[in-house]
Amino acid sequence: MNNTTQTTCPYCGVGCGVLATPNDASVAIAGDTRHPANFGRLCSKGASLGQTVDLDQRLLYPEVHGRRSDWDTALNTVADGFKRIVAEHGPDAVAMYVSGQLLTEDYYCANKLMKGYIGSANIDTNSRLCMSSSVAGHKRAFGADSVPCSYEDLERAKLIVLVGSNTAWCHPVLYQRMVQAKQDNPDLQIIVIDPRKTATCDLADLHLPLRPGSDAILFNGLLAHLNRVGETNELFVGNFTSGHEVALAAARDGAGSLETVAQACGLPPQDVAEFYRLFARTERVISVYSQGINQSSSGTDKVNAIINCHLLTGRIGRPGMGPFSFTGQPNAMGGREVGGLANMLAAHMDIDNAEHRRLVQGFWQSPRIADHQGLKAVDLFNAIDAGKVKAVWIMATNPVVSMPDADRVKAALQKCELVVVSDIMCETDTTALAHVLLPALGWGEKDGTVTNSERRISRQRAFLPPPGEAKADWWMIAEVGKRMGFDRAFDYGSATDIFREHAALSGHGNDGRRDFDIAELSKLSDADYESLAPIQWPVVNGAGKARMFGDGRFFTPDGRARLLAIEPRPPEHSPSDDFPLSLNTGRVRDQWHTMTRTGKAPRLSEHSPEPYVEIHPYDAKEAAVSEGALARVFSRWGEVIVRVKLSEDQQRGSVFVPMHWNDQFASHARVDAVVNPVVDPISGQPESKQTPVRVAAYRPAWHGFLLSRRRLKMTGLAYWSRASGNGFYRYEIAGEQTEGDWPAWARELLCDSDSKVNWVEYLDARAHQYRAVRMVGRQVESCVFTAPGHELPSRSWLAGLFAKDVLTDAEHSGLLLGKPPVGQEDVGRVVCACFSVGINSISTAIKAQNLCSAEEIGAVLKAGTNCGSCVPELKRLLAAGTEDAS
Ligand SMILES: Nc1nc2c(c(=O)[nH]1)N[C@H]1C(S)=C(S)[C@@H](COP(=O)(O)OP(=O)(O)OC[C@H]3O[C@@H](n4cnc5c(=O)[nH]c(N)nc54)[C@H](O)[C@@H]3O)O[C@H]1N2
Ligand SMILES: Nc1nc2c(c(=O)[nH]1)N[C@H]1C(S)=C(S)[C@@H](COP(=O)(O)OP(=O)(O)OC[C@H]3O[C@@H](n4cnc5c(=O)[nH]c(N)nc54)[C@H](O)[C@@H]3O)O[C@H]1N2
Ligand code: SF4
Ligand SMILES: [Mo]
Repeated sequence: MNNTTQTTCPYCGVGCGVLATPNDASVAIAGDTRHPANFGRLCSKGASLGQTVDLDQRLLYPEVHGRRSDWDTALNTVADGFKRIVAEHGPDAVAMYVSGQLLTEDYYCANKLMKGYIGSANIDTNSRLCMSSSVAGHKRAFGADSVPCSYEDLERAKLIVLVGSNTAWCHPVLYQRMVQAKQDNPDLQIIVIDPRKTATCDLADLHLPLRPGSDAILFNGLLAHLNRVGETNELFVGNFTSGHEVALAAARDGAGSLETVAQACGLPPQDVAEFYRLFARTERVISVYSQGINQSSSGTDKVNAIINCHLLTGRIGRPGMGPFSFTGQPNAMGGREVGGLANMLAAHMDIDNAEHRRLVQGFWQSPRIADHQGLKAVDLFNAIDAGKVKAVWIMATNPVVSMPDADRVKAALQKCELVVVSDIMCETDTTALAHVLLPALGWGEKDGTVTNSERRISRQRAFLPPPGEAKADWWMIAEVGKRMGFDRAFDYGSATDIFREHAALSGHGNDGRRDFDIAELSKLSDADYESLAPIQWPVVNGAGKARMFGDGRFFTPDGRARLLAIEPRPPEHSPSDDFPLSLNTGRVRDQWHTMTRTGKAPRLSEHSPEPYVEIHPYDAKEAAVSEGALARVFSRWGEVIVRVKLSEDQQRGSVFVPMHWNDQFASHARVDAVVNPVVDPISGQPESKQTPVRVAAYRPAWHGFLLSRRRLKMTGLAYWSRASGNGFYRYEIAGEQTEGDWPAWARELLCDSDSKVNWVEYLDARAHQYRAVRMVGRQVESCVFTAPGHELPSRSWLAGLFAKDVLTDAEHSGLLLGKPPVGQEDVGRVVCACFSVGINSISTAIKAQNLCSAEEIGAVLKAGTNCGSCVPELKRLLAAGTEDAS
């Protein structure tokens, strides 16, 4: 089709190529078969992009102090505010807090304005919460922040070790590539190291559910083992590395025997032995690591403990092997290229290096250059809290939700003199605190580049018109720069201009001394940039480079890779009598971070419609909470109220709460309010995976749910959470006291002042049960069901009625029962988001047709045949079916 645009997915760091075809009212989305990250595959989030590009809830105009404004006023307010505060208190009194979801061009401008023109390094990014331990680990080991591998190495490996990575849900297309690789090569072994049994374990030959935070002990033990069994690659170690003696000595001292390692990690010794044996005997091994490693108060050490094992064995720089940090955000890597972190300079140069500062300042011809590191995210918000930083510009991130000790972050912003927020949405927990709101172009409207986990630069291209007065992030930054008096430096006509400058800087004074070099791309014409095909950096002679370090040359002063002596440390705060459980946080399959976009898509809201805590049945018993009930999860720092899910996939002593929910989607589910603000001393990355907490029952007087075609304001409820459905919103609700007059209560909650509507109601005062359906003509407009306990009908059949313009008599008569009339099926909770296949349909088909595999389910119901994200769950349903039968 000729109106199809080749672009890149705006979600995870896999960086899949997407084909977008706008139609009248929607956008058709398909995977790009030519893109080397995905070869046409997409996951449920990518495939649902069309459901998230509408303008509902979009921020379309600038606002100043809560009122609609114009660009001139808004930009002047920002520029004047920043200028005044810099003049009165110096450059370190202002800050930017940016994001791995900015395009490289936006990011480059922000960094240039702060470090070269305002003259402060107080620009940090949400990548601090995400990749900074990997960055620091790479720099210590390789002398540069280089990811050595390519995705194709996953297909060429014989062993893949996934450490602290829930690949099936967080990098689903790479997971699909591994599934395929295992089918093509049954010898491929996969090991998952994660305290939880996750969907990723479905593919694992071995799962090590280690004690939270104990990874460094395990990898130190592996290092000592590799040496013991003669797997040290003497040639590689001798010629290309330094530090292996101290690293080995520390590993031997710290780790001890296999039994002591197993005990410290809470693992069966035979499983540790099997892991060590497989790693030792397999030359082509990839160790993938993600947030289970990075988000730790000793994350950098853990990264190096893993890299050590690859350096000792020389398993790096060749096909099918290497340490491989999967990046989270679409442009986490691009942000690192432009020096988005407070301790870096542009083009992989260092702020602490005087020569680098001279190079960058010379290239920019800037009046100044920041000469000391800026504040890292947690310190930055502390400084705002303390009144030292008086103005902050937040771009493409939602820190009131995603920062640890989030209530403190919220309080800090409430006190801050000038809070500027650029976002695409009008109502987020962070936009609520802005003095100036700047409407940004979103995915599909903006133009630029992103770099994925394998260092591949891809274009994001616009295929939709700019909505309202929204503008590109780079444009806002450049305009503020100009208004602060830096006209020449920010006189860009397009994203292309910025990209060429960024590319040129990467080659400036480089001569092979720095890993990041795309200088050749500085010669791209506008047309070349427009048609730029995905390419991996560094770019040499027109070609990208798949693998780093194949020549054994590293970017340290002596050119040798460094092995580091690692002394494992436990998480900063351990569970205690008051807070006996360790809180783990992370992602669910179909939501993206703070849900501002994925929360809109009905298809993505069905898999996990409510915030929850997953807890082992044993701990649930101790805490006196039961399946489906509500619970409080609280720490020294704060509290959430979420639904209880019992699961033996959790190890005892550990609970999991997703990071996504926030005040826009639930009453009390911002889990970062509970998370401790402890950071890694080297990287500054917070320990988002281990906070001591207590779980306790929360017993409201009644429970209920509400389905409504309109989005409603939830006031006066003890608990609520909202999910998007097809043509309706679903609210789970609870109240602390039984209402005296339920009908009046319902009319207030549903904002009913309309006399033409028809209420169908049922009240059992003695049983405290109330059910009401608000009808407009023969169409359901909303309904609310309450009961003292959980004896409420299934939501799925009622939800299905919202797709109907006219109810049949039979459906009408089923309304207050909330049950389908005889002969109609209730499909149940949706498992396959792509084809909306419900759990009841799947279970029925498994039983009725004796289905034995996910493929057979796919053949009958289509479930699992598109993105494959639900295949692990289909397998669990199959297994549960067999248990039932036995
Ligand atoms: N669906 C979805 N996908 C996403 C995102 C999203 O929001 N939603 N976000 C993207 C981003 S920005 C990122 S950074 C990535 C994150 O991708 P991942 O890092 O894979 O995701 P997480 O769920 O944060 O955590 C990974 C796993 O670490 C485990 N873990 C916790 N503690 C430990 C420990 O002590 N040791 C070990 N070995 N493991 C531990 C958790 O149980 C969890 O299963 O996902 C990206 N992809
Ligand atoms: N407890 C806990 N906390 C965590 C984590 C965890 O595992 N556990 N993970 C951490 C990690 S790895 C990450 S990456 C962070 C993510 O956390 P955040 O970055 O805070 O989350 P997002 O929801 O992605 O925020 C992006 C914001 O940018 C807006 N936006 C989207 N597109 C654009 C655009 O083009 N321009 C502009 N200006 N705005 C745009 C969105 O509407 C949204 O408000 O969370 C971190 N916090
Ligand atoms: S794996 Fe999914 S979310 Fe990640 S880039 Fe690909 S389609 Fe987007
Ligand atoms: Mo992330």
